[in-house]
Amino acid sequence: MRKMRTSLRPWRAAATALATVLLVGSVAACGNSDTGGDAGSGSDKLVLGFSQVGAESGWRTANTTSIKEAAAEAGIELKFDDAQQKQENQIKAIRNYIQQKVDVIAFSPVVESGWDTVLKEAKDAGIPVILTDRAVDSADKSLYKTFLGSDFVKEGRLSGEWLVENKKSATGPVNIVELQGTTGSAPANDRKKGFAEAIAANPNLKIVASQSGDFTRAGGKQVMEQFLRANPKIDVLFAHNDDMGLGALEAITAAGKTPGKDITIITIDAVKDGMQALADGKFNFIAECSPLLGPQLMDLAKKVHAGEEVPPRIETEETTFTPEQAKEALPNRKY
Ligand code: GYE
Repeated sequence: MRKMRTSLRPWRAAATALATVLLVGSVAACGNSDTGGDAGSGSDKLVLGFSQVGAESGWRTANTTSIKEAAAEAGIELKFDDAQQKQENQIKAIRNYIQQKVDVIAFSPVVESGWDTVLKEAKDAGIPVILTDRAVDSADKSLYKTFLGSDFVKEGRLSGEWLVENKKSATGPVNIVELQGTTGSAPANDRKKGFAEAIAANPNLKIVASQSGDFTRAGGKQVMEQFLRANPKIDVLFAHNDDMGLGALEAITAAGKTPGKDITIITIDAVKDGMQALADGKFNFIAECSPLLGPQLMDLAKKVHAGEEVPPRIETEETTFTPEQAKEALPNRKY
């Protein structure tokens, strides 16, 4: 800090002193995020600790962007951690947020099970938790305030229903291979369930192989190569997300087959690259899953911080796409 000269005229000394007080005051306000009060000075900025699954897919990247942009827009201080698809990293990040006494914790749980202990720690510390995108299977619903995200069972069901309709004139057996998402994750469990239920009444529609590709392109490609080697007749691919479907395209083409024609391809998400493949006729159907959860999440964070009641479950609105609909929607697609 600048030294004050004794020769300053009284008014200048007073002005310098005032400026110093204002400066020190505002620095203190910025540096301390959980003091509360002091509206308008910046000291009451809500601090949100967010633990993201990883960066495994186009969906995830769009979700991360949405959350970061919405936090900035809402004037929320976001602490962000990428868990690289590992539950232990998410637990570590949540414990850090508890230690730092953030105002609200939000996370997208990579798998459904194993959260009770850390959620209890947050509850005991008086920090409200919001689940976003994926659910947990905790029996004690008081461990979190709300769950914001899609209905994954419905996405699987819509995919299966479209297939039943599309193959209704098929005479022989229709062999389906399934690329599952991350093992133990809510979207993998639920999409599998919804799809199986939708095709159950049609014994000619048969899932001949089903394995995890971990929601990644590389995983989708590798597992599809195995499927193609082991199954001489594959009629349908159901991939739990676009990225695995996109990876599988390479394996299918390399095997000398035409995607979208020799093999009917159904995926979930509707990110840009997936929609492009659909518009190009390489995919045949996509059930949408919106990653744009940021604005709703920030709204909920403010509400739970203020002690307001929020609904225990908030579902994202979604649709489905055929190739024609994809062509129409693509120019205005945000992700
Ligand atoms: O479908 C997939 C991502 O949890 C809904 O995770 C999300 C899923 C999404 O990796 O692409």
